[in-house]
Amino acid sequence: MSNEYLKFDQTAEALLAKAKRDGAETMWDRKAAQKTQCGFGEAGVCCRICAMGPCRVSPVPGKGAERGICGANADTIVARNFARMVAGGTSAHSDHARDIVHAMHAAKAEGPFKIRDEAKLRRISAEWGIADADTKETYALAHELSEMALGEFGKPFGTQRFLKRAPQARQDIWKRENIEPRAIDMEVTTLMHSTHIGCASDYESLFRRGMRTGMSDGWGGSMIGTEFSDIMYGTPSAQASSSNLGVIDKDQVNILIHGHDPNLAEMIVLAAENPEMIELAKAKGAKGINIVGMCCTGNEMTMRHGIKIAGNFYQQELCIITGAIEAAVVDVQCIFPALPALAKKYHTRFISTSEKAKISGDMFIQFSEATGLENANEIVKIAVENFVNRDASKVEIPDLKSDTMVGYSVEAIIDHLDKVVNTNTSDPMGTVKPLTDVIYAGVIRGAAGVVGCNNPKVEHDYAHVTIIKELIKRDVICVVTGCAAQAAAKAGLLQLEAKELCGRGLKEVCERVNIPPVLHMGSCVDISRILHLVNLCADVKGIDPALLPVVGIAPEWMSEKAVSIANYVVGSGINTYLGVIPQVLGSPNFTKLLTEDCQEFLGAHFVFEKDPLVTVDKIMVDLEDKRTALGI
Ligand code: BF8
Ligand code: SF4
Repeated sequence: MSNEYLKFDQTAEALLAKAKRDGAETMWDRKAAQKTQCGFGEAGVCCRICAMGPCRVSPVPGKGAERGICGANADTIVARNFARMVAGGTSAHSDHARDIVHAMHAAKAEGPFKIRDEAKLRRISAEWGIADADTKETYALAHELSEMALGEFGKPFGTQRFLKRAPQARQDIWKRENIEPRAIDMEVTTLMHSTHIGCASDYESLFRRGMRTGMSDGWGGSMIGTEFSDIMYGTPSAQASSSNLGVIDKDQVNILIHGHDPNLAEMIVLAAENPEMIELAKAKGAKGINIVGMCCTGNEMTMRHGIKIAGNFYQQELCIITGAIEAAVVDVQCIFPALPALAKKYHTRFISTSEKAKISGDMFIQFSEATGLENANEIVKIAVENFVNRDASKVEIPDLKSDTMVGYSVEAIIDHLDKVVNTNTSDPMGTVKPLTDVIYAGVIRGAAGVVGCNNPKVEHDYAHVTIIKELIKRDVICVVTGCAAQAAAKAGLLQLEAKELCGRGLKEVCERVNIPPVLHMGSCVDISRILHLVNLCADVKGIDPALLPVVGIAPEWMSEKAVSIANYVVGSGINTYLGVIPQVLGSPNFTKLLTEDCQEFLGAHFVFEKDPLVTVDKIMVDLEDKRTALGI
C-alpha cells in the first residue's frame, strides 16, 4: 500500500490491507470516491444560505461571477461561512458542557452521579460569589452552583463569569473590542441570525461577532465543561497509561468508548468494574473486560482513570478492523457515520447513546442522567455476551503501544511545581510562579499548546509529532490535548524519558520537576485548562497574556470545534498556527484580517502554514520576538 498520507502511522498499512481482505470500506476509499474536492468550497466562496442559491463567486477577481444573486461578494460569503463554523463548534462544546451541568444538578451522595472533588466545588462556588461556599452542605451547594452554570447558557444579561480569570489588561481589551461573550446560547443564536440571508455583509463585523461567539466557547462552555467534569469525576492527577491499538487485548472483552462526554464513559467504566459483570465475562471465556478509549472520551477517561488510549480520530475505523472489539459505544461528536456498517463486517456491536447523535445502522440505547448506570450495565452486558461471537480468524491487533503519562490538569502541574519550589502562596489554587520564572529566566524559551484533530489532507500524526519534537528540542515546553495529545502519546513523547529529546534547559526542568516535556492536559474542552494556565502565568507578572512567549498550534485540524477554538485562543491574545488552511482564501480581505489586521485590535493573529518545519521556524521567531519585547 502506498498512501502518502499514512507513511507515519505504523498501524495503518497492515490494517488497511486487512480491511481490503475483509471487504470493509474505510475513509480512504471514500476520500478517493470524492475525487478532486470542489475548488469553490475549498476557497469558502460557495454560498447555500438561501434557496435562491447555491451561488458561487469567483475567488479570482475578474473571472466569473463576483456576487451571489443577493449581491453578497466573496468577503461576505467567506466571512459568513467561517462564522457559521464557529457557531457549530461553539454549540458542540457548550452543549456537551450543559449535559455535564445537568448531571451535576442530578448528583446525590449515593451516586452514581456524585461530587468527587469537593474542594473544587467549594473553590469555584466561591469564585462565582456564592455566600458561605466553604460551609454549605455539599449537595445543596452543587445544586446551587449547577443552576448558576445553567444560567451561563441562557441568562438575559451579563457576560461569562469565568472571564474574570484573565488579567485586567486582557479583560480591558475584550471590553474595548466588544467581544466579551454574553450567554452562550445568545451568542450562537445571534451569530446564526447575523449570517442569515440579508443580514450582516460587513466581513469585519462578521469576524468580530464570530470571535465573541468563540469566546463564549473557550471562557464559557469549554471552561464549564472542564471544571464541572472535574468536580463530578475528580480533577486529574499525573498517572501512567498506554496508547495505540496494541492496548486492545485479544484475551478480554474489548469495549471501545468513543466520543466526548464523560457522563456516559464514567458510567461504562463503573459498570465494567462490577464483579458480576467480570464473572460473566469469564463464563463466556474471556479473561476480563478491557475498556479502551478513543478521541476525547479516551482523553477524559485516561486523564481521570488511566484508561488506555486506543487511538485518535483517524484510527476509529482501524480499531474495529482489528476484529477484536465486542462493542463500540459512542455519544457525541467526531464519530464516523460509517461505523455501524463497518462494525457489521465483524462481530462488533455499534451502540449510539445520544439523541443528539443518533447514528443509524445498529443499536441505539438512550443514555440519561436518570438511568445512567442502568444504561451502562445494559451496554456492558451486550458487549460481554458478544464475546462468544468473535471470529478468531478475523482478529489482528497491531503489536504497537507506548507507555505514556497523563493527567496534567492545572492543579496537577502546580502540585508538581510545589514539590520542588516552596512558593508560600496563600492562593487556594497554588501558584504557577516557578513555571513563569523559568520562562522569564530563559531556561525554557516559551510554551506551545499543540491541539486538534487528524485530517486526511495531511499525513496522519506526522505534523503533530514533528512539530512537538522540534519544539522540545528548542526548549519550548508543550502542552497537548485532543487527538494531538494521542499522536504525541503514541510517539512516546508523553513519557519522562522524552526529556532526552529536549534542549538542555527543558531537560533540566523536566528532571527537577519530574514531568515529561509534553504534558497531556486532556480533551478538546480542556483547552480551557491551557487558557487558565496561560492566564495564571500572565497574572503572576501582571501582564496581558498576549505578551507572553506562548503559541497555539492545530497542525491537523478538521472540525468546526477547532475553528471555534482558534477564535477564542486568538481572542485570548495567543497567536494560533493552523496547519490545514481554513476555507477562507477566496477572500483576500478576510484572510488578511485573520492573519494580519486582527493583531492590531486583539494583540494576536492566525498563521496559516502547512509545512511543519517552517511552522516551527515561524514559532521560534514569534517566541523570541516576544522575549525581546519583554526584555527577557
Ligand atoms: O474534540 S481533536 S477529531 S476528538 S474535534 Fe474530534 Fe478533533 Fe479529535 Fe475531540 Ni477535538
Ligand atoms: Fe446566493 Fe445570497 Fe442566497 Fe447566498 S444568500 S445563496 S449568495 S442569494
